[in-house]
Amino acid sequence: MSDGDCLFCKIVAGDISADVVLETDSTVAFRDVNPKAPMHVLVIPKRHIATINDLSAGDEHLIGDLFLVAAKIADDEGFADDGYRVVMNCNAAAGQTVFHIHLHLLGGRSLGWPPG
Ligand code: DGP
Repeated sequence: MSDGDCLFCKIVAGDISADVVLETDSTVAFRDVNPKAPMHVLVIPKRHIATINDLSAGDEHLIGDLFLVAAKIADDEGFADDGYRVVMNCNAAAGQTVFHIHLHLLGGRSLGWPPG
């Protein structure tokens, strides 16, 4: 299911171009247009889900897929041993600006904690 007004659904459909790193049956991973680290990839489900709050029972496998894809990309790009971060923002207070869930995968620099 997709949302015709959703930017990331348009990337999934190929209507908006993106620098795709990896695609699976259920996910697409592409480089963030405004990277916050040397590696900044967004891993998204192909199916439109607006926020973490919209997940349902039955989505466990899909969410696991996002993490498996992130770990594979981190390994492929050489960041698995040094370390990297995955984070998903939910709604305005956390800074979510695109309402199609996406796992940020960040690596290649030292990442502070806690995040701002
Ligand atoms: P968030 O703030 O968690 O909703 O992150 C949204 C991210 O999406 C943000 O880091 C910038 C990125 N982004 C927004 N528009 C585009 C786009 O058209 N292409 C790509 N590749 N990334 C985008």
